[in-house]
Amino acid sequence: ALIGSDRVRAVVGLGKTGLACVEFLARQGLEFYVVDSRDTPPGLEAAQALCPAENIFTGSLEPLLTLGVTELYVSPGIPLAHPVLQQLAAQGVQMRGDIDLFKEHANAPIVAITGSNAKSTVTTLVDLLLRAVGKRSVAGGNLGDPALTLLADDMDFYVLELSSFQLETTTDLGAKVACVLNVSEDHMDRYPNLLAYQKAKQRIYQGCQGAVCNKQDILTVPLLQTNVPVRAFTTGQPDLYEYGLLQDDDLWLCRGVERLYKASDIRLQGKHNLANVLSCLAMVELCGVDPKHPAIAEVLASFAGLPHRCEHVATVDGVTYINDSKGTNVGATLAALQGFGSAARNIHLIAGGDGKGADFKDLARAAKQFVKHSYLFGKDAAAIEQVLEQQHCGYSRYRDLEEIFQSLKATVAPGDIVLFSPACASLDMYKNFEARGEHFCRLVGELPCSVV
Ligand code: UMA
Ligand code: ADP
Repeated sequence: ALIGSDRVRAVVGLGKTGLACVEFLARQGLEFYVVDSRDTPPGLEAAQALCPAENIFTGSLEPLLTLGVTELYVSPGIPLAHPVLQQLAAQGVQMRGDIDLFKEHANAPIVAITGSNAKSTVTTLVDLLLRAVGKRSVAGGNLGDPALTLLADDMDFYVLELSSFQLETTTDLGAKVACVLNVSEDHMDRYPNLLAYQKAKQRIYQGCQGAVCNKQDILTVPLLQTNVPVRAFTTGQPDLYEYGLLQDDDLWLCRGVERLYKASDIRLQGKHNLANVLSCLAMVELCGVDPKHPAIAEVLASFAGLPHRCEHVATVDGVTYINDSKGTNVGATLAALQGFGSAARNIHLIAGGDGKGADFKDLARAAKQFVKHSYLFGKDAAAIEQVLEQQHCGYSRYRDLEEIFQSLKATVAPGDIVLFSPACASLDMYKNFEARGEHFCRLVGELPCSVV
């Protein structure tokens, strides 16, 4: 049907992203093919209402090879290393994505945020801060709604959380402000090494008008050719123009030597979250907002963070239960252990799931320092066991969370912390990290409490 036109487009994948692309292209009155390797992808029915049946192919990506396509919108869940995509790329077919399409049609500046951890927290907070000072802002991307569904006529800012997968298919994003928060190992089942993963993340800086990076993480420092303003943040003492922490009688969040906010006036807890707040202040400054605007203090005093991120669930019989189900890589679990850990070594760590090819050595080192006992479950429990063994840390393996809670009854004591921070993705046993976190919270809710 599309043969003969200059640009033959195909949407590859029919999940949330693919469907958003289909809706967008259909609204533009454009013709396109749709291909998904799954037999019945989630967006199939909705796509059928918007696109002729003969243009939709499911069950394999192979049809792409014979359709004469020139331009693909590839969903983030499909690796560009897929043999069909490799073959097409070699023929000069453009590999684009939903964000590439978004940037072409965005009628307001983009604040673009990536990183191995803290993306959702920071994206949400930047959006809240911009709204608090009276800007019309909306947040989405890898978090929540696909970017293309955010497009509206009357926006001041689009705040986008971008994954490395989305960035691989995005060229010259041209963000008003771009930020790589941190880079630590994740998705090693999709990248040959950490450098390849960092390279994908660095694409966020292409064509940006301002950059924010993490002074304590060299991999985040923009490898920019042009001379755009860069603001760095650090949990150390800041230099001029940097955002950082200063300790006198209080702990202060500062810009250079200028004291902005007391850490004790910020609701988010933990040093990693102070880093997150500092990055947000740097980003709003580059959006033209005074980081000392009075409305900002109010948001910082009230924003308690998102569920499933180091979330305090309950304290039962003196034992504190923390749900960090979004701790889906080693870096996130390290932040949680450093945040809650003390010389008392009173943490019971529940971890495991799909490790995505990660190396768990750093996790074992932190466990040695802070963890009393580790409770492992899921697909890659054995890989975690192996490194804990090497560090002579105590651990046991379980079938599921229920079995872990049975065992905890006999091992926890008042003053202890039960930290559910799996360091792994949830997809081996759950629909997503939310379902996993809810399961943990439910089991905490069912704990018998000896104090009535
Ligand atoms: N799939 C196939 N065949 C296909 C297409 C997809 O088997 O032809 C599989 C993928 O391998 C994957 C699943 O289907 O297992 C979903 O892939 P998708 O590309 O259709 O995903 P979407 O529903 O479009 O959701 C994506 C993001 N998912 C991924 O990057 C895997 C969502 O992030 C994001 O919210 C959504 O777009 C809207 O922008 C989720 C995520 O896990 C939360 N992201 C990763 C992370 O945060 O670590 C990167
Ligand atoms: P992302 O969207 O990048 O996954 P989230 O804000 O959802 O980020 O947080 C994911 C995990 O990372 C949570 O376990 C959270 O506690 C942890 N985390 C938050 N901020 C940081 C940080 N600055 N460094 C390391 N881990 C962090």
